Amino acid sequence: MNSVVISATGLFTPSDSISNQELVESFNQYVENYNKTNKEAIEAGDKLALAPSSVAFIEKASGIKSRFVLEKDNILDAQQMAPNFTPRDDSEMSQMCEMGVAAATQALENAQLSAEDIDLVIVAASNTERAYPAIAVELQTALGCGGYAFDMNVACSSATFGMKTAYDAICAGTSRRVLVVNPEICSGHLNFKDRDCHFIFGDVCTATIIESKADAEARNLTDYYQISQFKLITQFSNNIRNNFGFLNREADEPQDLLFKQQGRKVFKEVIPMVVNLIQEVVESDAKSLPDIRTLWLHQANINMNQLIAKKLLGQLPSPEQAPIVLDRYANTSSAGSVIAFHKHRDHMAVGEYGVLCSFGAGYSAGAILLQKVKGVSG
Ligand code: CO8
Repeated sequence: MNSVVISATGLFTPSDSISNQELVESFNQYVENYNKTNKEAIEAGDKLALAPSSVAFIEKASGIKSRFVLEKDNILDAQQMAPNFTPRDDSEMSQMCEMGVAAATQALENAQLSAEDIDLVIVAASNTERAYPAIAVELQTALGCGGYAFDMNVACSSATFGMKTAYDAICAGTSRRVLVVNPEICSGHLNFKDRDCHFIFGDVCTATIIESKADAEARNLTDYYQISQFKLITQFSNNIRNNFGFLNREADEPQDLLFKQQGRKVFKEVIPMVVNLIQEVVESDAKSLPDIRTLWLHQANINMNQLIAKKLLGQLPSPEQAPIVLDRYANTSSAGSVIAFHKHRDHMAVGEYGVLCSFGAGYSAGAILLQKVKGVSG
């Protein structure tokens, strides 16, 4: 089997950020307006009054303090409560492609490669802004990559499943170098009028370059990671859903079709699935959990990540053992674990192991055992 590495990553972060305080203020303004407008119906028992949100709840229940978004003003406008993306002409670059170009350009620079060196582009994300043509094909052309390109969606696990697809293409010899890009515009799929989830998501884009170790070795990279093992799992669940799509385009309340979840059930059911998966990926390489320096986990909920790490490591993790980015980025779906890996890996010494792990809707989960093979020791 070929030795395959992640040779570089890239990150695009939108310039707009929304604090919990700002989000809660606008939500509570919306609630006040709604309850005033519907006063009579509420008093007659025909409608339920809406309850306000709270910063304290959000931080305690999730660990999220702020989120980056592509368009802030309309999300915070109590009359709108949704981002307003100016429609783009077919001749203009799509939003997802634009984010992809930014993240991919940084990854290519970090990998000391140019776009022509890439012969497969995978756009892996939990939502795409259109059905076709594939965003990946647009991105391939915008960057100037060769080969072929396609989109794929495994919700929050899109990035790890995309990396596995890249790994397989390299092992099979169908591709030499693969760019996996995760443009997540979660604000477009979030119902900001829903108290249970209005605080959960943010927008971002990550990019990863995957190639053979021999190819990466030929360049003077400071840091790259060998993919030692992969484990993927899926198990059908209705507990995280987004029903928005072309079969319900005439819906009266399209916002009601957007993201919804049974958060408690997800919390309880996904944790054991992830703990088993990480144990399996580590043991399949004849390693044990004390050999693992860092867990770059999906970023949905800080309590969930701490519990997963505690079950695996026997104690609450240090920030190096399980880095958290959701405090500033919120849940960015498939990009979350990649942001954690992108920002928090300098402490790793050559030879040390870490696990990058995604989990979420489907259910789906993906775990990759990575070994640092070159770079400045931490
Ligand atoms: N403010 C104040 N109170 C609130 C609020 C709020 N905003 N929301 C709920 N409450 C109240 C509830 O009404 C409830 O009150 P009561 O006890 O009186 O009934 C109380 O607070 C507790 O509510 P919950 O039980 O819902 O609260 P939890 O402690 O379970 O926390 C979480 C909710 C944070 C959602 C938590 O359950 C969680 O994070 N679970 C894990 C979820 C998870 O990991 N999901 C995976 C995410 S899916 C994904 O990552 C990608 C999906 C695809 C991307 C889609 C793009 C949009």
